[in-house]
Amino acid sequence: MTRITLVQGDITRQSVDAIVNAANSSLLGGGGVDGAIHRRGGPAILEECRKLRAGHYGKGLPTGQAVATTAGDLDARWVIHTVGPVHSTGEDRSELLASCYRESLRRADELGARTVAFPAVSTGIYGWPLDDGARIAVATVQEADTAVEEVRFVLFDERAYDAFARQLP
Ligand code: AR6
Repeated sequence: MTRITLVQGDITRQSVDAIVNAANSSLLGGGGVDGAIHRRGGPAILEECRKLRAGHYGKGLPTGQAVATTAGDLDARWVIHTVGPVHSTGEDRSELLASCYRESLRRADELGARTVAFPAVSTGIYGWPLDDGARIAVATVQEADTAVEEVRFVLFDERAYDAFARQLP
């Protein structure tokens, strides 16, 4: 059974096996969580991302998929980069958002990570409504077949924390 825990704070301050990054397909950095991870994690992360782009991920990482790199100077062994969908009112992209959580946990299992910290993927710059993002995140982790022992959702502010808390018993 995977334990789900909630923390309000900065995901780059967590001590876990793997920290999940809400990246974009370029894997070359951005704002929000992505910017914070690269800033605090240092250049080693970007260096590995560049290698991924030069190799298997020449066209970038597709939405809903996940890939791991070193965590550089972060207090973690790996960063798992996943690309959330941009929210759309015209199209239901929920399955892609669920896929981010599933694929990140699959990568975590491949690595042998036992503790994984997730941000609320897509709920910032990508515009996903927080309550729905929290619902999809929690339900997907609850249904996942994974050896990860703790999934820690790290929520930046009280509003996000409350949205996730409402999804848990
Ligand atoms: N720790 C925890 N949560 C955070 C932090 C932090 N340090 N910083 C922001 N959040 P976002 P997205 C929250 O925008 O919506 C980047 O430019 C934030 O309040 O980081 O998936 C990428 O390169 C929100 O609830 O990710 C992509 O281009 C959640 O984390 C794009 O943004 C996600 O917000 C991805 O957008």
